[in-house]
Order: sequence, then structure tokens, then C-alpha cells
Amino acid sequence: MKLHNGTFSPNALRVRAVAFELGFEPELIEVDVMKGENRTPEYLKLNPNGKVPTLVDGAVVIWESRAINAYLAALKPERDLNPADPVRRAAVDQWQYWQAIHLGPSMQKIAFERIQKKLFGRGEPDEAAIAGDVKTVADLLGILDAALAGKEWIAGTLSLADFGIATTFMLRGPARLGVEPHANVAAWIDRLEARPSWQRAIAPWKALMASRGVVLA
Ligand SMILES: N[C@@H](CCC(=O)N[C@@H](CS)C(=O)NCC(=O)O)C(=O)O
Repeated sequence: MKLHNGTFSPNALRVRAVAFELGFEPELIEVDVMKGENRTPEYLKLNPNGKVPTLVDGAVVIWESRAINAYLAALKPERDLNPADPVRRAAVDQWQYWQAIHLGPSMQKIAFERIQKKLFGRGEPDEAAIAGDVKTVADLLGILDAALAGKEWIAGTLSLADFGIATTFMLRGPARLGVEPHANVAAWIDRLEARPSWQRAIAPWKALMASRGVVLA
């Protein structure tokens, strides 16, 4: 099993974490998008979007991080990360779509403006450009916080939804994403990040951030 990976990428992190959680040891092939390695004819044959991650498992090629994770979870049904029961599966899907369509894009815009813009030499942060996203994230974190009340994991038991939601929290400290007032969210993300699978998956990204002078705490 080969994972075309990007150390900087939250979408690739989501897959590495789930792969390690399930006990898979995919060969990690780094695709350096800054050098255009995601645009070579060979890579575009695997993933016509020219994005990471892409999983290759024998003749099976899958792109889109959540689809890859669903495939990996289906190979280890006994781990129950993507439950077969329709009601439990619906909860996992619900939170994954919510992250992909609502929370993730707004959080990503804030993190870009406040942290990544400067790192990529794209100029100074513009707070006015993200005022709407700051409000959206505050509202959505309120929803997540209420849903996590009395629960360890968002869909009841540990699932793809927890890994799916967690990735855009990577820069919550320096990007000031406003997690602190939401005690259930703060406890949940700490719980998820304490898992050995997550710590192993995120270690290369943390090293990359440290080398660029980004303080994560
Ligand atoms: N929806 C896709 C998003 C993949 C994606 O946007 N990957 C980014 C890195 S986080 C990428 O490869 N960007 C390179 C580019 O667009 O040139 C997924 O979840 O896998």
C-alpha cells in the first residue's frame, strides 16, 4: 500500500492518522507541491486533480482523503471506525460533511491569513478579509461544543469523524481559532491528539512548522 503524501497537508494528515490508527504501514511517497511534483504526467494519471493525498493499494487508486479513510476502515471493520449500522454511519457522515463543507474551509481561511500567508511569502495578514470566517467559526465551534457534551467522541465512539474534524485544528494556537471558550471541544481535541496514531502522523508536520519558526502552543 502506497500513500502519496504531503507533510504540510491537513488532508494527508487525516489519512496518515487513520492508517496508523488501524495498524496499516503504507509506504509514504512525499509529493512536493512547491516543486510541482503533483503536476507531473505520472502523478496526474493517479490523481487528475493534482492534489495529495492519493492511496494506491495494488490496482486500487483512491483520491479524496475521506474516501481513502472509508476504504481503509472497510478493510478493518472490526475496528468500527466507520460503523455499518445505518444510524451510527449517518452520524459519522454528518460530521465529516459538516467539517468538509462548513468548519474546515472557514478555519483554513483564518489559518492561511494569520499564519500561512506570511510563510508562503504572500503578504501580511488582512483581518478584514476573514471577519466573516471568524464569526462563522465561533458559531460552528459552539455547535460542536454542544454536540460533544457528555461524550468522548463526536459520533459516540471513536470514528472517522473525529479524525476528519481534527485536522483543521492543527494551527489553532498561532491562528487563534477561538477554541478556548469551548471546554468540550478543547478536551476532545486534546484527547484525539494524545492518541499514538495522531502523534506519529503529525510529527513530521510539527518538525516542519518548528523549522519555519511557527510556535504551535
Ligand atoms: N478534498 C481533497 C483536498 C486535497 C487538497 O486540497 N490537497 C492539497 C494539500 S492540503 C493539495 O494537494 N494542494 C496542491 C495544489 O492544489 O496544487 C482531500 O480531502 O483529499
